[in-house]
Amino acid sequence: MADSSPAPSAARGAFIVLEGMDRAGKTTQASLLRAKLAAQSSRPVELIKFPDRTTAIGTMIDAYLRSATDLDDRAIHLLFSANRWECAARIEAALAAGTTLVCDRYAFSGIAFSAAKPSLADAFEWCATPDTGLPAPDVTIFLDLSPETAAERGGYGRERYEREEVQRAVRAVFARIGGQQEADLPDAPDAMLGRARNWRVVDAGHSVEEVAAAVWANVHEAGLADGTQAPLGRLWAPS
Ligand code: NYM
Ligand code: MG
Repeated sequence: MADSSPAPSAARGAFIVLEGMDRAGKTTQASLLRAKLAAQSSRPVELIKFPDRTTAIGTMIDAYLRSATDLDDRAIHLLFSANRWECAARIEAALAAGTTLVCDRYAFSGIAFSAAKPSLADAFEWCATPDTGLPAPDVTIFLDLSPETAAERGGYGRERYEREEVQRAVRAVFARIGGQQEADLPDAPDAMLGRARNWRVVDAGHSVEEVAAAVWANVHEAGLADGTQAPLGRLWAPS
């Protein structure tokens, strides 16, 4: 071949999700991760976040989170899922075009914040079902933070859910999703649990630099530093 440029890679972009508690530093870590990925390869990297408050559905979600409106627990749950679905085609197209996506919250936040509500405590599978078929993350990095450390960080904001007792309940659902305690979610199909979904836990109670290093180590170990050859999975199909 006369052309000495590297062979075009068949790899698609990687779909990397950051999940976690409010105040865990997801937004900071997402932008640091984007910068690190961009420095490591010439592959384009984009940040996305859920909820995406810029759409019509996102406007309704935003009003609910600001407590400007009230909605039935199941109705708001479905809006959060619909907000992912309205972006699904764009996510798939970006990945296929080679762009790596760093995503600040995804379907696991949807399950955790809803199943933490008393009205949906026994409805884990119902909570997971609307996201069935969405593009599956290649890795989900859970930034774990205790409510005590969150309080040391200046406490929560004013949005709905930003209260210590709610955060404790949400953290407990995240722990059940990500943990290995099978007995904790006897009704949940295995494919919905973290152990089937390349779920990695990072202790977010350290310095920004330390957490960033741990996040990067996980992305690197997962083989996602420069896209991936693996076919894109679907929630909640076994991967
Ligand atoms: N949240 C987020 C949900 O309750 N369900 C979802 O599906 C998603 C994606 O929205 N407290 C909650 C978690 C947060 C709140 O998110 C706003 P952020 O990242 O603070 O904008
Ligand atoms: Mg928030």
